[in-house]
Amino acid sequence: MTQDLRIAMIGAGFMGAAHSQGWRVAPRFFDLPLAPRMSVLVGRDAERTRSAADTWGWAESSVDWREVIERDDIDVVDIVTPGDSHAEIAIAALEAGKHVLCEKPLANTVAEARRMAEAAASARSTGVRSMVGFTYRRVPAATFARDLIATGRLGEIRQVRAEYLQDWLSDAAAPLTWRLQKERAGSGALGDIGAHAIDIAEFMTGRRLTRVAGVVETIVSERPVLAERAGLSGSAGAERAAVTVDDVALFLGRLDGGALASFEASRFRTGRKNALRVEISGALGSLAFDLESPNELQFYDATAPATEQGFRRILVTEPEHPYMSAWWPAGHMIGYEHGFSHQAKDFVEAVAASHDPRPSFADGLHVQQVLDAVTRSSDADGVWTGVDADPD
Ligand code: SOE
Repeated sequence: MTQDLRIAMIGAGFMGAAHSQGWRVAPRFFDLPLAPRMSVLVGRDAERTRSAADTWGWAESSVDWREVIERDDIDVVDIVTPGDSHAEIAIAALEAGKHVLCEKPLANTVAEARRMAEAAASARSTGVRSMVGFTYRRVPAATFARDLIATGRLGEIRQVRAEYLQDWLSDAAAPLTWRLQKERAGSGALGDIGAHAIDIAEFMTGRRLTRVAGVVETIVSERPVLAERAGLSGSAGAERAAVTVDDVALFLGRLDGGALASFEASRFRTGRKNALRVEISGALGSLAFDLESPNELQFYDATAPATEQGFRRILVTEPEHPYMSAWWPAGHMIGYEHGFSHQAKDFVEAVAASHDPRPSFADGLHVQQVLDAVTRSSDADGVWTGVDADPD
């Protein structure tokens, strides 16, 4: 009989729903070496958390994460709270001997991320695993892009363009939620969605950013405070308060190996809903991925005869593609939520096999260092700024 892996999830918002879906569905489609058990959901409000636990499939609910992470019948702590509590919960969970999955960005500051990476490194020596939830790496088309690049199909990588564009804040009357408060979220578009663009560009190319030059800007500096939450946003109250994070971040980057990269993160790009787009150009060809068309990749083969060249669409829906054999018959597409099942599957497999899953907390610390370097560059009027590097 497969041994159980008992999970406590801390946080009961939008990401809580997405991770719940991942834990619930993964064992029904993938043959996992351990059986994930959705044991306890932890939230702030007892009634709302109990109701969410029932809806999403958790056996119990609680409002006391400290008590839950000390329990002997919990093996994994999954953190889906706003960034201001990641470090405290993750470090306590690692010290309690629990495997930890933590949502991105890893923390709100480099100092917090470094403490988390250090805690993960010492817990590793006792067999405790940790991972950051950069879920989009696990969209099959994104994973397949990485595989194509790793096998040399693009040749030497020369240029990368990565952007994550949304528009849910373009209305100046949209209310101020925690994602617009520096003390809760750490930063704005830069950390919330720019972090995904950084991670996916580095994941696909296998290269890391070493220097950046950029600008971050707040377009709407004051908003009505939130009255009632709905999705990412909600209804506005009468009171107004200052937005303390960036709305837009634009930056250039230099990857190790020499390639140049450009990045954009914005929640003001009217008409762009969830456009995480990456285009990578190499000596032998190019690849383009767009999360708004998640089942496809655009591929340009520069070695084809001149008369046959042009971008072509690869439908990443075949059983030979990463993760796809577990889902539907060949040719059938999947969506946003499947990345969370792939994340759950990879995490469970890593725990069972006693190997370290990626992205690690060290990877999360590196992304935090990039975010920090972009902010420092912007403060210095866009000057090129080195990304501090911690030893892995
Ligand atoms: C909101 O901008 C958000 O939900 C991010 O917080 C997520 O990380 C991203 O996956 C989608 O957009």
